[in-house]
Amino acid sequence: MKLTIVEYPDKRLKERSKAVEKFDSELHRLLDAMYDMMIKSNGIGLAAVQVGHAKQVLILNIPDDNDGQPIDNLIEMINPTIIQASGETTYQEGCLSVPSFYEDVNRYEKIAVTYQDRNSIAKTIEADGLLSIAIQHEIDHLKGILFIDKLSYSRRKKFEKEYKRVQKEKKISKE
Ligand code: Y12
Ligand code: CO
Repeated sequence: MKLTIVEYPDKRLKERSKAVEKFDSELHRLLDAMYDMMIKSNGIGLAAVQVGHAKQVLILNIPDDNDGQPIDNLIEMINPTIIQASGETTYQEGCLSVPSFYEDVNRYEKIAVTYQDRNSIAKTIEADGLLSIAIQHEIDHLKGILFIDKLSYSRRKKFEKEYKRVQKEKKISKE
């Protein structure tokens, strides 16, 4: 399955993802292709809507203490829901759909999430630290929300100006 990353301001990123009902080989092929794309792009998290599939599917592979990303640490979440959230934290987030930009975003510090794995088995995970932030970032994608939607009015204005400038430069350098 060939995938490409959908980049802001593509309207597909605003779509609300649909719940997965079939846990079949097509879903498994999507998950495998998303993993390849995430690793190839140096990402640590990816939602299916970022590769043009508006399904409630996300993957996460948080680097370990040696900055490695062993596949054993891969988490695949289908139809996730945050069931508990507490505390506050701020982290400078980045997103493969908003290349080259990093912004401080406020999130819950600790969360508990229910989801299904690729075989439809129900799971619950409690997360804090980077994993908690990454899960919240990816679940936002499933609702059509990007991290830049969480910025203050003035920071968003600044971002839009800078993003347009960088996109224009990229276009010129490709010509
Ligand atoms: C904390 C905050 C946000 C997340 C969501 C997952 N985000 C990513 O995986 C971001 C990846 C990313 C990779 C980039 O590419 C390279 O570093 C080569 C990148 O830079 C460019 O696009 C130039 C930006 C973002 C998880 C945890
Ligand atoms: Co993202």
